[in-house]
Amino acid sequence: MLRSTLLCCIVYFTCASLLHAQPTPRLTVISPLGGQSGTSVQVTLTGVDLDDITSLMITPTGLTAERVPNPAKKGEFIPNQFTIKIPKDMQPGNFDLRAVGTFGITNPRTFVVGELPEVMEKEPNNDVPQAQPLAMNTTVNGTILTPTDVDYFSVACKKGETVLVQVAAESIDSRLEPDVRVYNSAGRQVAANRARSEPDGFCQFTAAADGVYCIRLCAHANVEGNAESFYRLSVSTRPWIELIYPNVVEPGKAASALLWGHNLVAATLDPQFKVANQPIQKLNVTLAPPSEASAMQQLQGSPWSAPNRGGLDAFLLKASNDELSLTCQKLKREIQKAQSAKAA
Ligand SMILES: [Ca+2]
Repeated sequence: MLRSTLLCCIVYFTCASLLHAQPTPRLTVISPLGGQSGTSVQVTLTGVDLDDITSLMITPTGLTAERVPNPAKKGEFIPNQFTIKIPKDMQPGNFDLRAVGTFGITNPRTFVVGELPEVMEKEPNNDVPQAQPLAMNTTVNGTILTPTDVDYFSVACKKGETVLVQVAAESIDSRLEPDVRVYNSAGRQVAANRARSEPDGFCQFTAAADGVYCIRLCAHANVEGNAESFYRLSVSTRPWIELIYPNVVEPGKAASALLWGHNLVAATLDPQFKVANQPIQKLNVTLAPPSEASAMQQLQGSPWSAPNRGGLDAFLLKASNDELSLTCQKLKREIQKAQSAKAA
């Protein structure tokens, strides 16, 4: 009996030791972090124990990935590089990407499908004279590489334009806590995100004059910066909703709601409210929520939601400037189309 117990112990500890020695593949960075709908993006994967990665698993479905052939060696592929194809009609949102190789499947990392043209950050961009020029309505994929790294970008704005600067960080698995500020051509700060409680960075401003504005991004308090402090900074004149009231509707029952935000073309300025000392627009819309539980629980593209909101039912509305200028008729058509598709 004693001998068999000892044998079991030896077998157990030997197996445990072998299991412990098995490499565990880990995916840390995808570069670039996303792509625009209707484009193909060549991504490079970085991580640990990424031996012979042969395929990618991307969820939800809709994106396809292929290995990149090595032009110098016929029949071989460039390690850890893939071309991801994004269909033109793909809804913007965050996808989970995992790599599959010799040692199994990695952890997921976020790959974003966006609406705007994309570029990569170019160093050196550490001061105003080195600011990287961006076209209005662009997303830049970058990294705060050291705690003291600062990334400057410049963008030409027209007088009266309300410009949004969005920095995706925590929502895409980044370690970066972004500190983003905007300066006008005279060097005066016109917007900053530090007072905002959201985990990603966001600020907006209305250009007081034609000119080149400078965007400054760094890690909050310069406490952290490394390859995993990546970000996606979008500068745009897109519609933006700050608040919707009421924020709850009954399934299957049309309801009126008030939106407050920016670049809501048919909206009027609300004299009662300001956000960060900036005027804000108000727009009255009619919503037609779906009645099927499945339509409320599944958001294609899995837009990010904070954990404390994860249990709430929701449905997706998508609009552009033109659509909102038609008093959100397009919003209603989108919902009705979804309802018809569910009923079919
Ligand atoms: Ca920099």
